Amino acid sequence: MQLFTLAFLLIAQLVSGHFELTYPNWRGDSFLPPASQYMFPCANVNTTDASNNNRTLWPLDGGSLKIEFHHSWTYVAFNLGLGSNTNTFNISLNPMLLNETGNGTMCFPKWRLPADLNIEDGTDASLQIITIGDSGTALYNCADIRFSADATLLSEDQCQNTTGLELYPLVQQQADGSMVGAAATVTVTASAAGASATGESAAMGMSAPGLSSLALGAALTAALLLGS
Ligand SMILES: *[C@@H]1O[C@H](CO)[C@@H](O)[C@H](O)[C@H]1NC(C)=O
Ligand SMILES: *[C@@H]1O[C@H](CO)[C@@H](O)[C@H](O)[C@H]1NC(C)=O
Ligand SMILES: *[C@@H]1O[C@H](CO)[C@@H](O)[C@H](O)[C@H]1NC(C)=O
Ligand SMILES: *[C@@H]1O[C@H](CO)[C@@H](O)[C@H](O)[C@H]1NC(C)=O
Ligand SMILES: *[C@@H]1O[C@H](CO)[C@@H](O)[C@H](O)[C@H]1NC(C)=O
Ligand SMILES: *[C@@H]1O[C@H](CO)[C@@H](O)[C@H](O)[C@H]1NC(C)=O
Ligand SMILES: [Cu+2]
Repeated sequence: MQLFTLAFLLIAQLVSGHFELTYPNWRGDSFLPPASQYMFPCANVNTTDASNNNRTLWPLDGGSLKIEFHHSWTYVAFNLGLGSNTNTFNISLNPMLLNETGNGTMCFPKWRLPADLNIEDGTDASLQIITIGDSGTALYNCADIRFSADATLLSEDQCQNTTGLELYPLVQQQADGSMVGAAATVTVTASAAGASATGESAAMGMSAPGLSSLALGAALTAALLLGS
């Protein structure tokens, strides 16, 4: 019986794909029921005493981020919520929605926070990573962190990308199908502009159940505003 359950869970895990947040360590395994990555805001993996006492230390201006992507491509957004047990992820860490292509590990040695955040040493927070598939279905994972002046980044050998993975910010698409602004000219770093996209990202997080077109619309509006 136990073996059967284990086999079932393994199969469910392989079939469902989705994504894993491997650094900072995710709050809990979101592949195991009653967790479900479809559930806003953190895959039905809630903060517990154990997770609260096991926060990954992150540098005050941003830290390493390592994600296992399992789909051929997906849109990605990174959000931050301040506090020890928050459901409000209203700080956007990417200036616009990103398009990740490829199946494997993507590791950012240092994902910089918006410059004006001024995080204090010892602040508790949670990171929320959202991926959105082509049909608009959203998946969630969260990690509990504590900002620390003593925190370190992942070493180079712990933080490598699988060959062939790519990440581009979405660019504004014209009605005739042409693009405004080449993707190559947009750098993927959080900046002061990232902070000004916060309102849109908050709207995106809150519209969870029907995220699809509404969220994409909001994100594209953000991209449009930032691009002009
Ligand atoms: C997590 O918290 C939500 C909101 O309080 C609750 O509805 C849900 O049942 C909790 N999930 C688990 C697995 O405890
Ligand atoms: C605490 O975090 C580490 C990695 O950061 C993880 O391997 C371990 O399973 C976690 N422990 C608990 C009780 O969650
Ligand atoms: C992703 O890679 C894994 C391991 O190599 C493979 O089992 C899986 O089928 C791949 N998924 C896609 C969508 O390519
Ligand atoms: C985010 O939400 C918290 C809690 O509701 C609030 O105190 C804070 O001002 C909000 N921050 C932003 C940038 O909207
Ligand atoms: C995102 O990337 C995928 C795979 O490369 C591509 O098919 C899709 O058109 C891209 N989306 C946008 C909006 O560029
Ligand atoms: C992995 O790829 C992302 C997106 O291109 C890039 O920002 C990051 O620096 C890469 N990581 C490493 C270790 O080169
Ligand atoms: Cu999936």
